[in-house]
Amino acid sequence: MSEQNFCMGCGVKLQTENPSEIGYAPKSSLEKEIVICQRCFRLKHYNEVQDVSLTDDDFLKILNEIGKSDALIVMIVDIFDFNGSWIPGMHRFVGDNKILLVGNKVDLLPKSVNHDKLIRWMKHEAKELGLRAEEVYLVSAAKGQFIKETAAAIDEFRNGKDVYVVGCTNVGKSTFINRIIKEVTGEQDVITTSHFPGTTLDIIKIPLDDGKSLIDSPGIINHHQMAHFVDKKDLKLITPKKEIKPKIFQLNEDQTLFFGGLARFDYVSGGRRSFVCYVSNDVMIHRTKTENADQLYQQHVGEMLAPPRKDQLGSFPELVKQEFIIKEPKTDIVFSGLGWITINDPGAKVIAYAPKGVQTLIRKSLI
Ligand SMILES: Nc1nc2c(ncn2[C@@H]2O[C@H](COP(=O)(O)OP(=O)(O)OP(=O)(O)O)[C@@H](O)[C@H]2O)c(=O)[nH]1
Ligand SMILES: [Mg+2]
Repeated sequence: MSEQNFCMGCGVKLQTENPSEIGYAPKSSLEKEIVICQRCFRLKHYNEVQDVSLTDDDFLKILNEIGKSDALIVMIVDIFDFNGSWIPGMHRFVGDNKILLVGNKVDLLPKSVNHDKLIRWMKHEAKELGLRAEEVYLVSAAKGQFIKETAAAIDEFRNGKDVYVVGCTNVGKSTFINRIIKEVTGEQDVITTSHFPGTTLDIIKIPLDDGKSLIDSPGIINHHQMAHFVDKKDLKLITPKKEIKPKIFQLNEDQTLFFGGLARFDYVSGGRRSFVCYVSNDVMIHRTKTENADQLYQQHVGEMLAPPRKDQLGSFPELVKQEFIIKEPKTDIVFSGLGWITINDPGAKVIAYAPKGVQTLIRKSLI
């Protein structure tokens, strides 16, 4: 029997007895040098996921372990969903450990975005949210951008200690670690990654030269993110895969935009003006008069206004509204996990609708 007790792909404890339970690996696979469980095998080769959810207790256990350790913490956020992928109260779990903040998926933002400005924006937001980070970095783990620099910074800041990579689910923690492994050893895709939330199931320790470890962790689930409300098949559609092309709409008062059937934006007052929408290129934006919007939604949600899918409508939450008055120049209205709308000039009144449970918020413009 192999020495390896844990799946290299997701960290789960391996077992060879019960194929329908997590951690199953057939006896024959234990001969291999690197053993992965059946769930990771299917994710890797067929992009199919076997549903496993960690309980809040599992997360607490892991967070407590991090709190008790003497380590460097690398907290990753998804820059496309900065607020939705933020872990509130992270500072309470890290103890006296230092934190680096990494904004991943920078490849999704328009190339014209000024990185220094964006880093300043992240520092400002992090501070507002109560996190004191030693430094802030922007990377693209998927494309390998700025990985070398960030890995060098991690090595410096860790000061001979372990490194925990933490963050909410799907921000790209495992992809980030895979990139670092590739830089160092040339090995590809060691840890399992996927576009489904909840891929990594337990701590995964990657040994470093000095006997310490680079440690992947399961992502915390932020229930207010759109990803938890769409059908698995639609996750790909709402998650941008390449550079977002901003879509500009000139709206008159009393006009409405629908983002599929997932979100709605009413322009109430403030004179004719432009709105810049940053959502996945595959999300259909539909414009209508506000007076027709309710009826249009009722008649066409699940078809013209999709996602959600028709067969999902029974369980899909109603859209709830929140009103915003734009008081500052360059403001974003954010639909957590779906994208945002930038409004350049103050003086507008708008209403944002999202499925009950999904967060909408106003912020200083990211771009
Ligand atoms: N566009 C883009 N996508 C990325 C990047 N990094 C990761 N992804 C994608 O984000 C999704 C999640 O990546 P993972 O590495 O599995 O995320 P994770 O944080 O480990 O997720 P959990 O294990 O569920 O907590 C995958 O579809 C990745 O391809 C990036 O830099 N850019
Ligand atoms: Mg992971």
